[in-house]
Amino acid sequence: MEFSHKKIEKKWQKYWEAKQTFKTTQNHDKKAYVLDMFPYPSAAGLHVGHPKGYTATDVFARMRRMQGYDVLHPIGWDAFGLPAEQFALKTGNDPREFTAKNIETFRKQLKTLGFSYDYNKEVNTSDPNYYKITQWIFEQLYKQGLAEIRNANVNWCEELGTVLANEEVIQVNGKMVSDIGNFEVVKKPMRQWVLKITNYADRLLAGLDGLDWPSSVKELQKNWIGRSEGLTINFKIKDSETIVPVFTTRADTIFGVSYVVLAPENENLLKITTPDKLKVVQEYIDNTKTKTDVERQDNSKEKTGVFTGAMAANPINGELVQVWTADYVLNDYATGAVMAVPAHDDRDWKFANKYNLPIRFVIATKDESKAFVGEGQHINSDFLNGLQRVEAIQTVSKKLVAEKQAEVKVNYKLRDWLFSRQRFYGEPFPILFLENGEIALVDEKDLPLTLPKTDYIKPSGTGESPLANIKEWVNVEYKGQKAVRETNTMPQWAGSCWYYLAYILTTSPNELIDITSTEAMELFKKWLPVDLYIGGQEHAVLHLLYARFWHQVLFDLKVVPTPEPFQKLINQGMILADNGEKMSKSKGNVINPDEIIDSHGADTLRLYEVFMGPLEASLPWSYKGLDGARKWLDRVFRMFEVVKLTTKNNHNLDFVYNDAVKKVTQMIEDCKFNTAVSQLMVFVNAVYKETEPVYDVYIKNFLKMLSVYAPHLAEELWEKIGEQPSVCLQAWPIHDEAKLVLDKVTIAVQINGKLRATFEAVKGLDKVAILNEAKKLKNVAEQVEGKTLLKEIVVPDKIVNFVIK
Ligand code: ANZ
Repeated sequence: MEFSHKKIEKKWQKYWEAKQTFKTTQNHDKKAYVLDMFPYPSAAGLHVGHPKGYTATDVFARMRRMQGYDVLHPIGWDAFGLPAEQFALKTGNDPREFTAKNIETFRKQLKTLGFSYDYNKEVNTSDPNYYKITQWIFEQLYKQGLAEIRNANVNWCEELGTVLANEEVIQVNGKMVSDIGNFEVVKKPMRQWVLKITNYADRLLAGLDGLDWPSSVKELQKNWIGRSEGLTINFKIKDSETIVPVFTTRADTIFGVSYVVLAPENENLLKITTPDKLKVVQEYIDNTKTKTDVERQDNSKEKTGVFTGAMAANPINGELVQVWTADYVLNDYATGAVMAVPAHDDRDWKFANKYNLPIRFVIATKDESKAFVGEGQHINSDFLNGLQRVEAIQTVSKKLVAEKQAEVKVNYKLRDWLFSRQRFYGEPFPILFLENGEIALVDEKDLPLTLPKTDYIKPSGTGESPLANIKEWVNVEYKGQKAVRETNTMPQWAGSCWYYLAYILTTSPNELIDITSTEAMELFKKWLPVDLYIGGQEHAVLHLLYARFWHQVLFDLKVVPTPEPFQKLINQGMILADNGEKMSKSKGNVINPDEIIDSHGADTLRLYEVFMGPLEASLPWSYKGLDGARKWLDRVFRMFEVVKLTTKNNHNLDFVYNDAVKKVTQMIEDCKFNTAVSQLMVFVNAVYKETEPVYDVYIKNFLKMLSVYAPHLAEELWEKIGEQPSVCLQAWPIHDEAKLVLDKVTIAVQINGKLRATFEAVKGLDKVAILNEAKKLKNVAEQVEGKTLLKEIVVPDKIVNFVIK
């Protein structure tokens, strides 16, 4: 007989809701904060990829709850976002209503999956109670000097009418386009709020060491931060007061400098260009504007540049070298100028060859037909001759620094974070520009500064946000002065930077206690850091770096007690279409979880998604696999129709049961959710084989373990055997190690029927393990060596026979 998932799933969802089964507790010393990356509530609803990570965290949270931990397992909505804004601009509808509707759908869908979230803790980043604190955090950043207005060269997307962060821009055919929508992006100088994340670069690097994160994600963050130690060396321009500082990590090659290059945007460029070269240099500057940074740095592209007419003095020996401008030097890295050493740098090598500039080798190499970037002895380098790289760098640095020709400098690839978006649907900045030119913060007691109600959101037409149209909102009085509000809003990352703190502060949906209260601090001490955080790899550098930055600032302000927010992180793999392609609306291969829940049940979907493979792997969807998951649940259900229970242990299942408990527990602990399911399957097979009644404790404890994967069915069966719900709140079983000590047996090993060796093994060892052991025996290995193995026969616990030729 099969079970009706439709009937039992609704029944138990109602029960859990009514009984508040998964309400966060505060009764134990042990705690587990188990967190999902919260979703953007899109109009498309839940994707079949969502339940993969969500089931994984749910299994973990459920086990922890049953192990007697206080568990915080919340969900919420990353609810500001571009799609709602675009919908509003197109249709004239309010993005708030649109978002609220999508949230309804998402919540309903999540509930049908039986996740053990505490919905009292629900947060919504676009709720004024929520963004009140986002604005408060911004005010702290401002007060710390970590937020400032700068004229920055930004990525401007005309079609979206907004600036995008570097991370939101991708390359398509060498052109910059927006990550969302693939619209053209160009560089343009604009007044922007920036957050000085670079002040925290070293902290963000150092903090990675203590985290239990995938090494690939740590590596991505390290590269993104891109710490580089070197020297800024001053080159004085001949017949001018101008000094051009260059940044180099290879000061040891200074005797090989054959020219100096300034980025086209370098502020010194036009100052030093000689009058006869002004026209070509200006033309070159204009041409560069259409190029992307990636194109400029692409080493396969031919290098271009022009001579400025200026000469610069090499501070090590006074030698005069030409000064050029070339776009392979970027202005917003280090000083925007380099000393070029073609003999030992590929880019400079190509450039020097193209423009016939001198090439001087200063490190010995046999092959002078290309740039030599390896290690070797210094030559043609005066006092550095004979030294190796490290020593040479130290020696020349010491000298140049002592002579005040250079400074030791650390540079980062990490850029300050452009924090303004020209959008309506984001957090308003709590900022006022006063008539007297000063900037004021909205008083803390007046937060939140809410988005105005408006009938119609229109583009401003000026590149400003649609808020600029709403004059009553923009123009205000502030302490007797006229003032205008900032019309930009914050990027979507803002809300997701601290949502894991918001859950802790939330008492009922969107009601948050004061983040600076002692109560908040007590709660932070209880719950932080997040013990398990599961989400997509796409957030490796953006969200995870920004959130760490805010957390570190809040730590310095003594708002939070831990230096890092997320202790353990796992990236879940994607669920691909059955042909291995990415699921996408345009390909029409998206699978809707609602349909699967309807046809197979939520328990089946949950089980299938975590059983299909390791959590981290991206794997194709398979209906066969889905059917398989359902078949196994049916098998479990049928088991309860036939099994006879006894309160007296006959010890028949001692080993299988204790082995299952031990392995399931350890595997869930290690987030190996798929292999833990296999152990449950082994147990069920053993029960089916039993001819005598089964010890009821084992069966009950099996249901407890089942409940983390298939909570509805487990709850139903729990009731069926006469127990009181909820199985989800029972104590997690503990295995008895004594029952795992197995009897030993002696296994005979034959070769072509003749006894060659014997060995001891634990009773019940499987065939593969027996074969492995047998092959390791000296006597056997010698006989088999060089022969063809025709057949391997194993009779478990007894004998192995190898047939060889
Ligand atoms: C001389 C030299 C000789 C260099 C040599 C390399 C090899 P990272 O590790 O990325 O910091 N550089 C400095 N500023 C630059 C800019 N704004 N745009 C493009 N390139 C720039 O690398 C630092 C090296 O990149 C510096 O060291 C400089 O070239 C170049 F045999 O200086 B080197």
